[in-house]
Amino acid sequence: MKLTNFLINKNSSCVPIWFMRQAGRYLPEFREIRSKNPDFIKLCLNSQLSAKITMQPINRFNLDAAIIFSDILMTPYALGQDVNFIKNKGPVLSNFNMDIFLNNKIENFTNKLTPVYDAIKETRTKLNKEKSLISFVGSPWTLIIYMLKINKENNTLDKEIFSKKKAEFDLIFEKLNLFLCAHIKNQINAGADVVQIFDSWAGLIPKEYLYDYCYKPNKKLVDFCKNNKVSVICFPKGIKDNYSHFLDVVKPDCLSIDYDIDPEWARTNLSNVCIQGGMNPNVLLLNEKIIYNEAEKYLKIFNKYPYIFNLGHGLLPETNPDKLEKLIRFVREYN
Ligand code: 1CP
Repeated sequence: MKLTNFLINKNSSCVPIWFMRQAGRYLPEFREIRSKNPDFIKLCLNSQLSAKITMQPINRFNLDAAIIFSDILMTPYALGQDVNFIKNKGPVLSNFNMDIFLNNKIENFTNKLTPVYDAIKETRTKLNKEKSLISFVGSPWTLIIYMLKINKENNTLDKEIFSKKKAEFDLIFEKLNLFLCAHIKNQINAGADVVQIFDSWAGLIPKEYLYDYCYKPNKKLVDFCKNNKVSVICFPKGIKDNYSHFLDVVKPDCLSIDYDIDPEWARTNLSNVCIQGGMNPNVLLLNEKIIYNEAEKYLKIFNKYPYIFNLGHGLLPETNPDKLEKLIRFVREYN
């Protein structure tokens, strides 16, 4: 069933299922392609391979939605920063240069990301019409964390960064919003029918700054998606009970909850919105009985509520694909 029908009608008679990071390192067929393609950015810019990787979890598990194989860091890449993925270390970006950043033009940005849009077109030809194709962007805050190499080790940031860097942040946020809207629009034009906005590092923002650096920039992107008649899912990871303020201000079609959110609390406090996810990805590393118990907890709590089954963050590389398959069967049989 298409996620779009579900999100628009707030249907609660069935539970669609897909996973964040469903195309990734836990799949041997992905690791095989990856081992022959050491440059991750180049792999994301290889439309044929990107479409092939996007389809791998669909072919294996017949999930309800595909998410295009790309990365949130394709945005800083297309805005002129070098992006390297170092094994066991994660992404490393070259130093941010404000002049280069401010001189970027939409046309050049779009040209650089054309292979991503071609991958979406290619995937659309392979994907059953009944399934959704999810495109995505990183939120401005989450991108700035990588672009300016802000230390994300501390749980909450030194608040001085917000007063010291306010003018710089405001300038970057405004310009990023324009490019993210262009990236969203191009992905929709290529055939994506749902957008997910990843604010993976929203949890680092102190409460008094959440409006300016989380809610407001997410709302701009959500309004842009709504104006373009495409459903939008938000994932403001780590903001705890501020999820309810987020919903009041941003009003996305669907809210993806992280594993710190109590699902009972979510059902009571997040109303008139579809809920997605929640289950801790670490649970998939435990035994089957625990996995089913945990999945059942979410299915029971969100019974007769518009709910998309997913996790509270991405699948871990150590996940056993056979266990994932059993979980999918469990959720489908429960339906
Ligand atoms: O080494 C490898 O093989 C690369 C691993 C990998 C993969 C498979 C990275 C590096 N990115 C991806 C793909 C990816 N990234 C997708 C593809 C579609 C799918 O979900 O199947 C998506 C949606 C993302 C989004 C993404 N990239 C986010 C937001 C979601 C999240 O996980 O919080 C973030 C923060 C990134 C940055 C990134 N890219 C890769 C890594 C290891 C990271 C995280 C680094 C960090 O923790 O700071």
